[in-house]
Parts: sequence; C-alpha cells; structure tokens
Amino acid sequence: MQKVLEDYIRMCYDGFLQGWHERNGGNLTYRMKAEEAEDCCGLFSPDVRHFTLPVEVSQLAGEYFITTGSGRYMRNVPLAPEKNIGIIKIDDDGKGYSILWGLEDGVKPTSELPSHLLNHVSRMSVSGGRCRVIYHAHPANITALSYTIEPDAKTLSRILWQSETECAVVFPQGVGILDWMIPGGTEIAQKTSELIRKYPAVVWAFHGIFGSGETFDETFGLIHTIEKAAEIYLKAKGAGIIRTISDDQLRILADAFGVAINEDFLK
Ligand code: 2HA
Ligand code: ZN
Repeated sequence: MQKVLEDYIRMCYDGFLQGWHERNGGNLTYRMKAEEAEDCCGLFSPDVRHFTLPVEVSQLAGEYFITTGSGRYMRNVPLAPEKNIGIIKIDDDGKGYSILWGLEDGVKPTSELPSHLLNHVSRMSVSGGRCRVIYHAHPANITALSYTIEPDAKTLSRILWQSETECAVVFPQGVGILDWMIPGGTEIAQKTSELIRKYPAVVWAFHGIFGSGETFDETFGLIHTIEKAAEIYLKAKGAGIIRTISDDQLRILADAFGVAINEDFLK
C-alpha cells in the first residue's frame, strides 16, 4: 500500500486506541502532496462520483484530499480502508469535488467536510502552504474541561499551559474555543476556520476538538498533548490545586525554547 495511506490509516487507528473515536466520532483529512496523489493514481476509479460543496473553496482548487467517510468508524479503517476512507479531488472552480477512490458502497466524505476544508484554507494561508492535516476527535478530558470554563481562549490556554510544562512550547499561540453549536454545518465551519487562523487547535465546547499540523505526527502529537494537559488539570482540580506554573515561568520557558508565547494571555 502507498506510504501516505499507511500513515493516514495508522493515525485513524491510533486515535481509536486513545479512546477518541467512539462509534463514528471524529474525522481526518489530509491534503496530499502532488507526488503522493501521483503515487495513488493507479487506484483511481474511471467512474467518479461528483458532489457539490455547501461552501466555496477556490483556494483548494485541484487539491487531492484523503478523507474519512461519513458514518464510518475509525476503529474499522485498517480492516477495510476502501470502505471507510477515500480520496477526493476538489473541482477547478472550488464548488464541488469528485470521489476518485474508496468510500465504497455509496459512502460520502465526513459530515464535517465543510469545517475541514475551510480549516485547510485558513491553516494553509497562515502556514505558507505547509499545513496539510486537519483532525477532529472526541477526547474525554478536553471535552470535560469545556464544561468547567466560559468559552474563552485565554482562560482555556492558561489552564492548559499551567497543566503540563511542555504545553507552552507545543502551542505557544494557545488553543481556541467555540461555544456549543450544531455540528456538521457551514456556520460552525465558518466560525472554526476563523479561530483556527489564530490557534493551531480549537475546542468545540461539549463536543471535542479540531487540530491542525504539517504532518500526521505533529497533528496527533498536538491533540495528544492538549488532551493530556486537560487530564492532568482535571485530576489536579479534583485533588485540590494549591499552586501552579507562574506567568514568569511560562515566559522563561518560551525564551529557553525560542517560541513566541501569546503575551495577550499572560499577566
Ligand atoms: O463524525 O464527529 O462532529 C462524527 C462527528 C461529528
Ligand atoms: Zn464530532
């Protein structure tokens, strides 16, 4: 199998093993490099299925994506990739897409495709085209944490930075948070894509998280770090927090690791 598909499948199953993908929860899209799409073209079907998009993504015209299937389970991806994931190509006018491989038995791409595509547009733009991965998962601790705070990025980011020393180095910009909205639509897609311009990850209150990155490792690692910090915070809060990492220590950390911590979130 093509390496890019192997790596994609591994990430799907790793997320399942973490407990982040109950039932059909969560979804993953990857914007393929030209040589990766080329490598997969032997798989492409001559009779493609074509669909119109509810959002226009002219910035992604002609791009190839690997996507999970709507209603499909991350747990089953390694068993039958062709039924649970697929490769799509965005039309030249950015208004629709064709399914070139996979998503067999009439399956469509993830219900969160509008959020994924608009997030790709945002992150592509702020990363100079380097961001390729958008990942949505339902980790229990970060979701639980969203019940304990107002939906405010400063509050959330400070809690996470204070809950594990690595956090300020891994996501110095902080993590965004969107208050509860109906998932699967264009409105949540629009709002998330605005926030993800500023932050590499955005929590969906009472639902889960969206993360982005240049590689599968970077994106999985980002969500893993955020979720671990949320777990530590909830454990510490349950036991009773008597002290934490100070703002001066966060600044020293950022200096030592050469990252620009978001000063707006420090006191
Ligand atoms: O794929 O996670 O947000 C199911 C979901 C919707
Ligand atoms: Zn979800």
